[in-house]
Amino acid sequence: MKIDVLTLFPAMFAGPLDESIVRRARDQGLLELRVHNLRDWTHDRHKTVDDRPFGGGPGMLLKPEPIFEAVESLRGAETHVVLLGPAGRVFRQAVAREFARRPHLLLICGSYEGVDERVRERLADDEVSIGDYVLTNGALPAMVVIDALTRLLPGALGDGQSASEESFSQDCLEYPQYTRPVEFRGLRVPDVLLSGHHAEIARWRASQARRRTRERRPDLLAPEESTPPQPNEPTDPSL
Ligand code: JCQ
Repeated sequence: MKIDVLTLFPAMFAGPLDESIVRRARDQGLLELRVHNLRDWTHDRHKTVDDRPFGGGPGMLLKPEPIFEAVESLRGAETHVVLLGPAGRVFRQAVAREFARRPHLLLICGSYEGVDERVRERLADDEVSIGDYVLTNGALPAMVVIDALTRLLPGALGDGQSASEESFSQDCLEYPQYTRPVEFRGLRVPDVLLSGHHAEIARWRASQARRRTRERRPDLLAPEESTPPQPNEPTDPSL
């Protein structure tokens, strides 16, 4: 798949996306990532991307013209244009799976106090938040989205096992895991894991995962009672 990113801080993207599984997915051609500086679509000497809000108030807004020009030059017939910001639908594993199936994403990183509303109205197909906190700009959220969906691309994980075994792990937290040594600083690996009884091990793991989820994240077991309704994904007959 192809991902274009529109940001005021392209240098932030060097590092996190050059390591590990994302690096390998890029090298294998599974992910074609292009990071663009929004200032490349300005025309004035000072490369102005922001302006003061009509009606007054604190802070600055990203002005519409550079964003419209950038998106219009980067998008194609199959592009899903996504604005990253705190007002979006919450980014969950289901959204990562949906994004991983798209041929082309264009991620717009907001900054300052936000973006001119006409970007939302006419340009963005979708708006996504990575959680209820405020960041200085949308670069970290864009990298979170890219990381989460890259590991879902067919072939990205190498072994092909981990991504399917975890269709379970968004309904439930993971069970406790141990590696060698059997005893470390007086702490022993549970006997059941050393027993070689595979059915018993599977039962133990399932029960541990349920207990841990009930104790730490009961909202995952009864989402209708604790999770606010989320806006639906934009309807797209191609998916
Ligand atoms: C994303 N959770 C928090 C900050 C405005 C679109 O406009 C804005 C974007 C940002 C950056 O994103 C976040 C964020 N998910 O702060 C302000």
